[in-house]
Amino acid sequence: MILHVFPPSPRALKVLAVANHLKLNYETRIVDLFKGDQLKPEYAALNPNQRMPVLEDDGFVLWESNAILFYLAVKSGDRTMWPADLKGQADVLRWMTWEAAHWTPACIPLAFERVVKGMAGKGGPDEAIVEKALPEFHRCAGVLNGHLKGRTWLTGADLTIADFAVGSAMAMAVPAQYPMAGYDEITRWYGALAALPAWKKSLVAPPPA
Ligand SMILES: N[C@@H](CCC(=O)N[C@@H](CS)C(=O)NCC(=O)O)C(=O)O
Repeated sequence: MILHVFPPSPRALKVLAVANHLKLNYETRIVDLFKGDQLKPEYAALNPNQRMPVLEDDGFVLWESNAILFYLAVKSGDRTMWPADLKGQADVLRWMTWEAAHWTPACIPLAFERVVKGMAGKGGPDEAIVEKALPEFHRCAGVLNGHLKGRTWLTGADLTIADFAVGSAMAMAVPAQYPMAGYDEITRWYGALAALPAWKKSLVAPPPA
């Protein structure tokens, strides 16, 4: 199995962390987004969106990070990371959809302006963009924080791929200075996720195969 990733990115982190948590064997290919690797014809042939990550498994090519998490979980045979029952599956899918549609888009302006721009040599943050993004950040953080009350993980007692999906955006919380005051449940939950050996391992860029 090959994972095409750019490890500083949260979307690479979630894919690597799930693969590592499930102890799957994989090789990595680094897609250096700052150098424009995603625009090269050979990469665009894998993902016409010219975005990272991409999974290749025995000729099967899959893009969209949350679809990759699903593939990894089912391939591993784990019955809690992707639950066995319909309601459990729908619950996980709900949070993964929410992550892609609401949570990550709410976090991206903060992460991009305060972290990614500097790493990419694109100058300093535009705080006006951050200010404009804050109401949506707080709306989403309020939803997540409220839901986590009384739950160990997002969907209850079991860690699932939804935790990895939603948690990935939190990797930028400190450097991007997310305003976390009052969101103690998110802080508690993300602390447990970030303490997983697989999460720690995935934060370190893997060497290219
Ligand atoms: N919905 C996609 C989003 C993928 C995406 O936007 N990836 C970003 C990095 S986090 C990317 O490759 N950007 C390259 C570019 O914009 O040129 C997924 O979850 O895989």
